Amino acid sequence: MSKVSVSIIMGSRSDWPTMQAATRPLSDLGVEFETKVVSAHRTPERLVQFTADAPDRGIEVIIAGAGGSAHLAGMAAAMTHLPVIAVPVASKHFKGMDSLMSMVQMPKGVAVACQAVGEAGAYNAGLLAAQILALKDDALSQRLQVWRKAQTDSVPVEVE
Ligand code: RP5
Repeated sequence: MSKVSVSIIMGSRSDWPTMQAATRPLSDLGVEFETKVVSAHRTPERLVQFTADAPDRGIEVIIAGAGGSAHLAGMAAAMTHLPVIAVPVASKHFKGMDSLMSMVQMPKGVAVACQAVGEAGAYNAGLLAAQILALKDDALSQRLQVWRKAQTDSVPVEVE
């Protein structure tokens, strides 16, 4: 059985349509992941428990998506040494600018790898998680390089 090494957490089930994009590169590259709703504001105890347990459960990279006053990634990063990749989810009132600013403006000493707002950011979060894991997984590194070449080859030169 393959080991789940990436945990995708999100502040609400309403984030799932965006965060689902993070699963695509992971699935395509054969990286096992889990998905959970963990809210910094609504379920703070769950977040504490999650970050405490994650390393023992074999989690190596955390992807955290949230919208609005988006503290999830920063708080997760504050409580674990694991790398945390942040995905600002587009919000109702400010189109994700609030999510982006909440996630990207971390104080010195606690790092999160903040991605673009929305689906592209979620997709790239999955890709970056795979790239981190590939540093110590030669087979995954090979699959990533093949994937990158296929992407490059798929871009046409001509417009029409
Ligand atoms: C955040 O509040 C969530 O990450 C979500 O993006 C936003 C709205 O949540 P819901 O009210 O839709 O549950 O915590």
